[in-house]
Amino acid sequence: MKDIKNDFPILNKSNITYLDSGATTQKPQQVIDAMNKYYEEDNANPHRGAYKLSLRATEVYEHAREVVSKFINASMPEEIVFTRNTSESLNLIAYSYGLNNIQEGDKIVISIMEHHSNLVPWQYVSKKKNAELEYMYIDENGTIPLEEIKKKIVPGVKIVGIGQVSNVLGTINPVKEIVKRAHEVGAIAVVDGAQSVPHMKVDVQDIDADFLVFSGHKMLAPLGIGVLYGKKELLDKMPPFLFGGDMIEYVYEQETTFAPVPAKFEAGTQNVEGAVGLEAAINYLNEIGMENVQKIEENIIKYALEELTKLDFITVYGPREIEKKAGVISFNVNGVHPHDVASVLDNNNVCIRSGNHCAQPLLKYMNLESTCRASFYIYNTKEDVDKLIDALKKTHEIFKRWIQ
Ligand code: C6P
Repeated sequence: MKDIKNDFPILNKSNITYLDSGATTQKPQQVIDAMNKYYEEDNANPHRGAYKLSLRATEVYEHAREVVSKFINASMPEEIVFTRNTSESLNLIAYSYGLNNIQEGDKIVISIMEHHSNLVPWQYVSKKKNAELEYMYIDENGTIPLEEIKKKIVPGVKIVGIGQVSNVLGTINPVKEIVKRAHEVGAIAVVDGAQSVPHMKVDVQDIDADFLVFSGHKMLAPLGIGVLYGKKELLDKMPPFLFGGDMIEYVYEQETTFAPVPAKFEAGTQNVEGAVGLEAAINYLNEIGMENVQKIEENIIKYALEELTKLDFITVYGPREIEKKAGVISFNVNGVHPHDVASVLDNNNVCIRSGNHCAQPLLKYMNLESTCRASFYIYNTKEDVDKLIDALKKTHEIFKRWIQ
């Protein structure tokens, strides 16, 4: 196996231990080169010009769509809409599908571990439409019991929103079962793949998700490119979310007809650079193989869990079984505020995230204000975990005299 870290200039040029890939990943040279090449050789406004350079920019952009489509096994590239990020994809679904399909008294069900991006848009839709927003709660292991899924997803529910992997607990949710249950009661299912698509093989047809969303920047691609996958028959029926250039068919003084999907949802000049970077990131991941990506991370997570649980001053949250956990580990140094922990770790060149991780209802449900979170990706090694553990021991040394 090649030395993956070697491909990441930022990790080579500095002595940082980067454990915040759940927030955003670092970028390999291959992705940086692909974007540079685009600007050096192919840049123009796509879909607009009849000249060769513009046609090339269009080809490059549409090729990236095909690569994304194959990566998640969509049935056709038209089911892939490029957005800015997961949040924009979810807002698009909430505004365009939610506001037009939810009626007074309907129910929307999400889980308590949703990121605010898959929660606040549904609060907005339910308030606007006088619908009810209900939550599937977790057990002490940080997982949603099957009975809870059956109890909450019942007739009357029209939309089910579920994160495939929690960005706080790392819990891998049984999305296939949740989608199946949603369909049994006549609901559609929106899967937030922000923390799953970068880390495991995700097949939208196998899951049978109606919508699945993710962000390029959490999977080696640049910031500012996101994906909305939607079943074609649903996207076809949905009204546009943003209006403007390139999403129209004909514009008359008082009326407009719209372009077919995906253009209908891509108003304005598209982020070709981002799409090119995302294609390069997918090629990079495919070369390693998503099964291997998952294995590499499982080994790191397993090792990190073992080492963290050896420290008697640490509390770890979420599932411990490796087959139920991906990407992230949340923990606290008992008696020390997570921001203080993160500061001491930073002084030791270890980057972790501290805070509520944009999941306040989950933390409240767990009686927590905030946690420390170490999140891992393919470039992390056991040495990175050792550096985390050393820095945590130093943190405890500093604070122990103030801890009762
Ligand atoms: N979570 C984290 O540190 P955006 O910011 O739109 O690319 O992704 C939003 C989002 C949606 N769902 C999940 C499960 C997520 O984890 C995130 C982003 C980052 O956990 C930044 S808050």
